Amino acid sequence: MREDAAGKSTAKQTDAERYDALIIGAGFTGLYQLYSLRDRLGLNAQVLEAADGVGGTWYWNRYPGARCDSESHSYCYYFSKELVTEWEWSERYPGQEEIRHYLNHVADRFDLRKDIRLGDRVISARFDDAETLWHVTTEAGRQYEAQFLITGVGCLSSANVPDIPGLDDFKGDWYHTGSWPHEGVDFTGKRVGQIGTGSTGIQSAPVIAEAAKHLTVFQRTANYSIPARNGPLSEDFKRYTKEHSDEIHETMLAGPNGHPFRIEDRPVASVTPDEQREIYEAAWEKGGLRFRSVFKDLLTSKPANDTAAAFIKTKIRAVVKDPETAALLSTIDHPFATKRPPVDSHYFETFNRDNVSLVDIKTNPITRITPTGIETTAGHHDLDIIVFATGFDAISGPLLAMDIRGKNGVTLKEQWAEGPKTYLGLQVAGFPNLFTVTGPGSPSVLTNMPVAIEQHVDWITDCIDTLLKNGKSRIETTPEAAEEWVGETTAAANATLLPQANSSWYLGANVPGKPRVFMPYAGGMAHYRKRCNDVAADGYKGFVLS
Ligand code: N01
Repeated sequence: MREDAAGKSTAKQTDAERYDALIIGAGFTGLYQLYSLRDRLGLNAQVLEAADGVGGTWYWNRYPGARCDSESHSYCYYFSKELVTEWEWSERYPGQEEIRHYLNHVADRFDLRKDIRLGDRVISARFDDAETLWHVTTEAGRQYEAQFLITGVGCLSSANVPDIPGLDDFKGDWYHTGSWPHEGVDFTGKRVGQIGTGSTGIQSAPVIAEAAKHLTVFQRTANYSIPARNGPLSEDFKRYTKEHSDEIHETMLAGPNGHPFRIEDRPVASVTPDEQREIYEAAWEKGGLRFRSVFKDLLTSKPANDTAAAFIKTKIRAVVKDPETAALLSTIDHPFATKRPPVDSHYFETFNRDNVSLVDIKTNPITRITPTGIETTAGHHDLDIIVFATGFDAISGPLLAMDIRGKNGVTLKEQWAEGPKTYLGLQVAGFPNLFTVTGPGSPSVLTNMPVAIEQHVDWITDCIDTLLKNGKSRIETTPEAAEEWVGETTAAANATLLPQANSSWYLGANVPGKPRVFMPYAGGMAHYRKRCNDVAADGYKGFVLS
């Protein structure tokens, strides 16, 4: 354990386990943060994880069809060349089980498990100003202390189960996709109702439909989706990604979203309508999130966006045979990609099956759940199983789920009563030595997550190293820096069409009572990385080191 600035241990004799740093969560963030603090800085670091295994999001989200929308050769760590070279992905998009295997491999490969405590859910963290120490308590009643506290709790880990009257009386089984039973769910012969048509629902519906007797999809907001075109990776492609890993990584770092493709430097209006259609057609065939990258102004110009939206709506209507269902699926109330754009494997085709029906709960809302199914204002649907693909209390939710108290006992809930306020998404004023990896105000969910995570972990690791090497014990942002950054985050969002999606979880609009604030930083990952580096180079401008 490192000693404090004065070279003495200031620990009081308590029952608490004492560390230099505590890390909450053993997903992509926790594993890399542990490796960085322990193996690079030589600190005594400990990960506390609620689940019984590593993997974070990929531990919990075991719903049918769970798969990442980022391409596998980019949805991984790049901090270790050996790791990039030795791991082999099997499909264009990695499935949940494969990602979980990957993260378990990382835990073993870097000998991380010995410093990860599983099944130990953090419920509270309190900062002791006099001692510059975080006191952390877990559900099991264990006490920990550490100079630094780093949250790696993910942006999409607090399940949002809507408060629909009658759920307790439902005689069948119900599940939220974000905490799916490990043994799976047998849908054979069952009448299944799925609420939600976001990325998750769009992935799960086709798979559930194959097994269930009948699937009823309850749709509140129709969604765009691009075919994923998933499939096994060829040996040539696998070799290519290993041999060109540096170039691929450079591309990921250079772009606004951390994906392994460039955004074309042409506006929609620079080509004729016929050329636009050809370009969209080719992108549709290629599939995936790359669709967004064919023009540079799809997220900044409404007329440009309208061309992509019209193309996708036409595609939906061409796929779905029943005109009423096609109309419901293609009447979309927001510009393309202003909600996180899903990619799918035969989602729209699923509605051509005899055992699948679509229910419009925007026009006829759900009134209650009955012992035997779901009632809407238009009638009752008999069900054996309800699947809630209803998303998450995103970004700020997992942080607020813990009782975090900073200086003078101020809670994070109080501090964020009007919405989250951070400096660079990394720190909250009044909460010294607390770092929030991919917290609100950082690019996080607008990027390919491992890229955002590696950047934050590297920055935090360098910051702690600098602090300790300079004999300092704490770093804390100022309320002024946080206010300014909130302004910049809002301005960055307003420079795009993103705030035009009223029901987006980016805005917190999916959770009743949550302040409507656009949470992720939309100014682009590459720009953001430069900002963070400049701040560090400028003596950690906006932070106070003491
Ligand atoms: O959640 P969502 P998700 N009554 O919030 C509906 C990531 N992800 O789990 O739009 C009725 O997007 C809601 O309707 P509306 C990805 O970032 C990643 O699908 O609010 N319906 C919507 O249709 C994604 O964006 C991968 O009107 C209700 C749906 O439920 C994020 O996770 C794969 C309702 C929720 O959609 C979240 O996606 C999958 C209610 N009370 C997901 N409440 C990867 O590839 C909500 N809905 C990594």
